[in-house]
Amino acid sequence: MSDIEALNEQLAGLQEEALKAFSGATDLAVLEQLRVAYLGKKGALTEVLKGVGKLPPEQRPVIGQQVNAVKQALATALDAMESELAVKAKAERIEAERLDVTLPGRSGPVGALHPVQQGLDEITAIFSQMGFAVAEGPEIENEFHNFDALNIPPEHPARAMHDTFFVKGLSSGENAEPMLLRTHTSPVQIRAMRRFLEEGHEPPLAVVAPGRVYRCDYDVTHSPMFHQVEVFKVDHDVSMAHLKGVLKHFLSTYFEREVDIRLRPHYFPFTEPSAEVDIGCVFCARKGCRICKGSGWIEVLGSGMIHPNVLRSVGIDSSIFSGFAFGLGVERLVMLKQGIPDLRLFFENDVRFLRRMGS
Ligand code: 2NL
Repeated sequence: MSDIEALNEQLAGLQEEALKAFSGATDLAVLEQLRVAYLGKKGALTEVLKGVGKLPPEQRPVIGQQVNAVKQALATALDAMESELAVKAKAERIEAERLDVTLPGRSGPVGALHPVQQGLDEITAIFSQMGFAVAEGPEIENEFHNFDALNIPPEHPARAMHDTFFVKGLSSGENAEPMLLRTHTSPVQIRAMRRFLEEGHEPPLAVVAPGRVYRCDYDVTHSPMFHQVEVFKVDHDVSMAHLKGVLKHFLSTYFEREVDIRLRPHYFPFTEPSAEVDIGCVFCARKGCRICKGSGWIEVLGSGMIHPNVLRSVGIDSSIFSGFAFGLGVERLVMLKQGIPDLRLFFENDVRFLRRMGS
């Protein structure tokens, strides 16, 4: 056999062997190894090319063409195999990473509003639905809005240091006006009335003012910070009958049952006449129990007809207009509705209590 015949045979064998090896490759890494083994710098084809140098010069181009043809055939086969394996690899990865997008999601823990905030929102919403405008105001107040405008005299005990938190004025200095944490939400009502009149309106005006209030009072049944909702309405000929109607509707809606109410004479500086409001005990249906201390009635709020001095202090003519007003403690109402036995549960933030009140 001539050298050239031997080379040709060698090339043919190489091609056959390589193509067989390529088609047997199971993944891209193996295929790359085969590419290096046959077409690489130190590969089988390069070995064959070394033999070409021993041929007489006129035969070299012929065998050169053969080598190129084999090279081309192997490269084409490699490309085809490579894309086949790539498609296979991708299909395998998609299968391995398959997600069931119809599975329900894993939900994290869901929080809830604090029971006092829920009560505050609920109570505010009842008045809002009755047509009262919702008003808010600053928690740091001056003595005018918190006391003077409400007919609370300078010597009134509520003004004393041991009942009210005074704070150093933000603009401190010798003549800085004394400032305090509001002791009720009444100053919000005063501000709402004054703003309404300044804007050139005339009554009727009806407002609900929810918010935090502060008193220097800390024991089992008192917290230095608690929540109040105050309500008033001013118009021509507003009477105690309107007050009673609004109270009955509110309390029946809040307690989700038809409640009995009664008004007992009382005293507040900012209302005249004043009355405390009781509901028929929701725990014993007025038979008398531990909660109502045997009386069948539970005190829920304070109320009255707005004192003429209060109307005067905001510039409302008390010979033309009258109004009712009342104020309630949110914690107390939430405790009664939810059967919560101890005020301190609201402020300890024990998650077992908060979770139970969550929804
Ligand atoms: C209570 C008593 C009350 C008011 C609040 C009020 C507001 C204005 C004028 C007159 Cl602007 N009165 N508010 C009236 C009566 C009672 O609260 O024991 N609250 C927990």
